[in-house]
Amino acid sequence: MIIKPTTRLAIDGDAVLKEAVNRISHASRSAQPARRDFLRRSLTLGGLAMLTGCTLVDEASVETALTRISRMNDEVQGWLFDPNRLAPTYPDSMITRPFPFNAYYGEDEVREVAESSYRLEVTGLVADKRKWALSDLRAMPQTDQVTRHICVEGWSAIGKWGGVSFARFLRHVGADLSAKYVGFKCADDYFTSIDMPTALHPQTVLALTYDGQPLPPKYGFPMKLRMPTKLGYKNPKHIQAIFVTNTYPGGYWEDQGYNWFGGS
Ligand SMILES: Nc1nc2c(c(=O)[nH]1)N[C@H]1C(S)=C(S)[C@@H](COP(=O)(O)O)O[C@H]1N2
Ligand SMILES: [Mo]
Repeated sequence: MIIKPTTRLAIDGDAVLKEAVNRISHASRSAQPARRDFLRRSLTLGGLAMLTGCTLVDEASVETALTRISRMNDEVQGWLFDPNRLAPTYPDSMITRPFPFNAYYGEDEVREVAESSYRLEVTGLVADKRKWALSDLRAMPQTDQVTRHICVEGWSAIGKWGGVSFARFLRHVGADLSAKYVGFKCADDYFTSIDMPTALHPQTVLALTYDGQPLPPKYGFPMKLRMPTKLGYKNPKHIQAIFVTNTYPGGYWEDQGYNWFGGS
């Protein structure tokens, strides 16, 4: 299929294709260079239009097409996700010290959450919507793990997080485990959401501790969701509310173009 350049085609075709290739090839980070080359050689504007059902005539239609590509990529990553495959774990001796801090603001602006007034909200498709004090969560069985955190900004580090198995927590509150998404609102303005299979993965932990100590403010006090199967930005710190839903909730970085599935 050939798209004839016309005066109506007010888009930079090369840039559009490059962006589409970026969004698709993220599906498999390890196979990225080869897959990227393949896509770069084979994807055409016509192919992109056919794949997305969009006529690529202006910036708005290009944006719609690229969003559709990202969502297809999420679907593919969802299919490829093996709920039983474990991320690597490491000995304590390999913990990165000091563990890096990262947020959309600097370390001097870290949110301080007061434990005495803190209550975790649990809403949406759950049977039990009661609020949780930190002591309620500490009373649940605790587990810990040493895993690698990978940030898209180009660093990775090994850390030790402990807390409540998230699958256990979701079952405890009677969450609809057939729902599509679990969303998180944080005490800063951060928010994100994950797929249910990842929420139920055995290494997904509602983390209350870092390296055996209560989670320090900079690492997300009072709690963060730790998932070694997902990139750093999918791991919300300072969680204030958790909700189960079938409506796509997006996320702070995801809404700005980061891939939603965000597998690592
Ligand atoms: N509430 C909140 N959670 C967040 C972020 C944030 O800015 N706010 N940044 C994310 C990103 S991009 C990364 S890499 C990790 C960093 O976690 P760390 O400070 O424990 O290294 O937190 C993630 N979770
Ligand atoms: Mo990150």
